[in-house]
Amino acid sequence: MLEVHGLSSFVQATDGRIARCVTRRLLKTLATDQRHVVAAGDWVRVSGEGDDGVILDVEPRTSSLSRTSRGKRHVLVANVDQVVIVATAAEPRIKPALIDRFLVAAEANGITPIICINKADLVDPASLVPIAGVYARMGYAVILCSTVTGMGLQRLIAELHGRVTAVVGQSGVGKSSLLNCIDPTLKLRTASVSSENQKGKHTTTTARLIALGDDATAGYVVDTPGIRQFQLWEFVPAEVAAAYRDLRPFANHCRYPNCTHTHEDDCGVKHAVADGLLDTRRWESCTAAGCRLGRNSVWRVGPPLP
Ligand SMILES: Nc1nc2c(ncn2[C@@H]2O[C@H](COP(=O)(O)OP(=O)(O)OP(=O)(O)O)[C@@H](O)[C@H]2O)c(=O)[nH]1
Ligand SMILES: [Mg+2]
Ligand SMILES: [Zn+2]
Repeated sequence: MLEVHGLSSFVQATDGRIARCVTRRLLKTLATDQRHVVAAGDWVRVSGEGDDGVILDVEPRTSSLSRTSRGKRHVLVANVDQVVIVATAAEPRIKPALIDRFLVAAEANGITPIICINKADLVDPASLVPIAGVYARMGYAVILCSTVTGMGLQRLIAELHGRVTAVVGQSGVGKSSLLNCIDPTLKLRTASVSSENQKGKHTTTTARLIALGDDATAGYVVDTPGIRQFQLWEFVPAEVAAAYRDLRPFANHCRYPNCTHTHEDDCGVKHAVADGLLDTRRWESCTAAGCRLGRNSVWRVGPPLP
């Protein structure tokens, strides 16, 4: 499955042919205004030839990235091995809380995260070392890059090779620009960030699976639309704990097993922050704006980010 456009989708056969297909009516009954039954990256079974094809069913997904929109689950991409989380040094201002949420989503789905801090040309790269360090110390690949100077692009190309990768992040961070640099034949649409409010213009409107070369072993990327807000689908506590790998060892020392690391005494996490062993912002992201024990013992990760 390459791309979903309303009621029809572009699919690619294993021999490379691309066809426009409609979705079988029974499957469509599962869809809603905010949700399509098929997503970019899905493997589907199709009947018919050429542009008269009908999607009969969707193979079980090995992974997916979903978000919540008006209480409904919305699958952004399916069957990816890794996700490049793109943030920016500037224009728009970096939102670490958004990186944290994408990390939770990736970890919970067994997808390897890679963090790209793009537009490094707009600032002194030394100013990015603290934020990059927080994630690098947690064991994540962090790439400082720029489509203007070419910084970091060779490393990014190496990370993408042979894998299926979703490229995600706020609008205007340069997701499509990065892919255009990696493969100039793509000619994906890009647009400048508004000078008034520093926000992207939501240029990419649908997630699209793109082959990185003629040879299927070269890998695939999914360019995704910048998100306005990112409220994660529900996760079980263990998954959130796994995503906060820097907090987890300290949480083992909390007096109360259900410690929320906010008002409790003898909290291992708060001790660690006080001792400078844990990034204060990461602690905040996991408590105030971050994870909270929700209804039915399911963790919801924070309110929508503005
Ligand atoms: N200075 C600078 N500008 C960049 C860089 N990368 C991208 N841009 C600019 O940022 C703007 C937004 O880039 P896009 O590629 O459209 O961003 P996007 O993330 O695909 O945005 P959506 O499709 O709206 O989600 C464009 O004007 C790009 O030229 C960079 O490394 N440095
Ligand atoms: Mg784009
Ligand atoms: Zn605690």
